[in-house]
Amino acid sequence: MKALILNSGLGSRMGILTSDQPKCMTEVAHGETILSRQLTLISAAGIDEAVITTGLYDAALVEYCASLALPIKLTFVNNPEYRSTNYIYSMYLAKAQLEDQDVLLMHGDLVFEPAVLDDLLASDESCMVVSSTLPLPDKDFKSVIQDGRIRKIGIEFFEDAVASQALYHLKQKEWRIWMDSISAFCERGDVKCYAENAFNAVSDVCVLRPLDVRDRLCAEIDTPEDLSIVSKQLDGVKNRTVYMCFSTDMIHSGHISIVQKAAKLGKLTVGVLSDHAIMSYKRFPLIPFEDRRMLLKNIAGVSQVVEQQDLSYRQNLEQLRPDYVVHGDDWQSGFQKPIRDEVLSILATYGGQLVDYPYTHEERYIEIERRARAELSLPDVRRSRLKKALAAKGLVSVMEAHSGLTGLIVEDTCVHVDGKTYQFDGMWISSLCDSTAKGKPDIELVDMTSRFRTIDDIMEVTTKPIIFDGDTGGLTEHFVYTVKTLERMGVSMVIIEDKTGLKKNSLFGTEADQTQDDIESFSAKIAAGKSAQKSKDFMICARIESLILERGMEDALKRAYAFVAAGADAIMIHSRRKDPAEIFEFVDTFRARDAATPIVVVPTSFNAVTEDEFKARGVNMVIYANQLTRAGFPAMKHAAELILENHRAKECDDICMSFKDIITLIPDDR
Ligand code: SPV
Ligand code: MG
Repeated sequence: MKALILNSGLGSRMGILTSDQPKCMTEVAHGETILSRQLTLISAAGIDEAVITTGLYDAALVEYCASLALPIKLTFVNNPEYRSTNYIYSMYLAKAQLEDQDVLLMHGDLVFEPAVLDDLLASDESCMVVSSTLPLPDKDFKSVIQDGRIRKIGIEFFEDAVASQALYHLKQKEWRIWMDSISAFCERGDVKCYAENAFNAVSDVCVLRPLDVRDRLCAEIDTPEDLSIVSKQLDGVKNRTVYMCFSTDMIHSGHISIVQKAAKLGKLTVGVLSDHAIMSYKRFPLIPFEDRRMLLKNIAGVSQVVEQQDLSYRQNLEQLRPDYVVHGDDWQSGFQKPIRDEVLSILATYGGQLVDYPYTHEERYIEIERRARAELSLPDVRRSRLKKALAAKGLVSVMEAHSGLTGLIVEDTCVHVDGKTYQFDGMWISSLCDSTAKGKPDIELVDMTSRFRTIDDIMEVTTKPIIFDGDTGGLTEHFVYTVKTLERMGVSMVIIEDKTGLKKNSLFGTEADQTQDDIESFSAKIAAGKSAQKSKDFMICARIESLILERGMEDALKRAYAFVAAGADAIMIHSRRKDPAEIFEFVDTFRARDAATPIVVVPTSFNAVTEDEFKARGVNMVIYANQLTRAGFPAMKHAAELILENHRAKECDDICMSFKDIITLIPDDR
């Protein structure tokens, strides 16, 4: 593609500004003339050849262009009849230089912003810049549009017309048709009219689309008054600010191209979504926040990078008040729509604008995401993520899973509430639910080999960190092997409880005979586990049963301090009271002495406390230990009863998911 810039005119309406140089050499901003700006933008857009028509100031123009030393090859075509002809004749003279290619055609007095040129060049069809928002000018060009095509261009048309500018992207075919018409005009002596008259004569076969740039800057300079208005507008363009947020941890060429487009709109600030926000809506970020910040900072066109705490843009928009927010158009529907709506309402409060660029759903980007997920399921990567999630989020929320299917539910369930998204951070392989699924009591009857099989089933189809309910840990001599196996599998944490002998589920409390291990022997078990572990990120959590067995707060705290001293990476404090008071008292007292060791709670009984409240009190992990099993069992039982009562399955269908849904429940790539 070549550019054709028309500079043969005298520009006499500019007064003394054109007394010894052509209009295109007029300065529009400090150190920038109309022509130097055009050439710089053209060259930045990747066009490396331009034809410039000249008139009276031919020599001055050629010399000036050489002084600019731009990486663009220039050919000058002089129109010696510049006084008696219009630019239709200059174009005719330039014809030979522009055959068999696309042409970017512009008048030499046009000032436009980079985004206008970008959109023009991105068009697959021949097009001309128009503005549907500007008023129709009295004397300047207007285009008549019918059926999405430009039918006439001229200063005299007002009906069905929009303001337009002599800035065209012409594909070879349309260029040839128009040029043939220009040749016919010139060869019969019609040289004083506009080149657009020659277009109007062939507009039925020359398909030219309007490119609506609305109120983006694209203006011609005819008079000193125009110059002062356009210079001010240009100043505004240069000071414009743009904001976009990266809610991903993978930066690919699609993102770079949006950054480049956004940077053309103004000074670009990029928001980087915090680790915890990415975790809550997508998956664990493969590249941590600081690395993502550096990566984005180094992309050309990015002026500054700031953190965006949440998916909601509110905080950053209210602070930065950018002129533009840029995003892919994929957020016009789906869970991101409320976020977009909020952005629009904030922008409306101060007159900012939203620009949605077409989103690229390319297979190779989907493949990158697939590979990223696959990496998250590798044992080393999965194991280490619990510690990272604890550090990033302060409090993690964990749901029980006892099979591949329940694992998938924990992996994929995601809800969107008030513009925020929530999902679980990890899964709990509960001894109660694992045993129940096998129709067995929760008394360490299901052996470790079978428990590991459950972990395997879950691991095969998920990526989230796993916390294993290790019951009492068994004999110390056995526990050390359990630790090594769990680590090797990619489990992040094992929780063992300070009980000994026949273990019964804690929710029996004192109704069942249960023996609490003594501090020394349980501490020794923890210490043995810690020294058996090979990786640095595997965690052993000591679970304290003193409140369950009604041994008192003091005993619970004494044990907690002792188990931490023995090497426990976290403490789980359990209670079966509805009232959370004893849990809160434990957390308060423990935190006063130990600010760092993570505290885990299982709020099966004290279930009215929210995660936010737990977090505020210093809890770091909330485990929902049995809800999927408890929800699933009555639903299945009810279905069985309905069939027995009705001697057929019809009545049961209403409470079942559809057959189509069940056969498509498991995605192919699991
Ligand atoms: C489990 O889920 O198996 C537990 C927690 O150990 S609880 O049932 O509350 O004891
Ligand atoms: Mg258990």
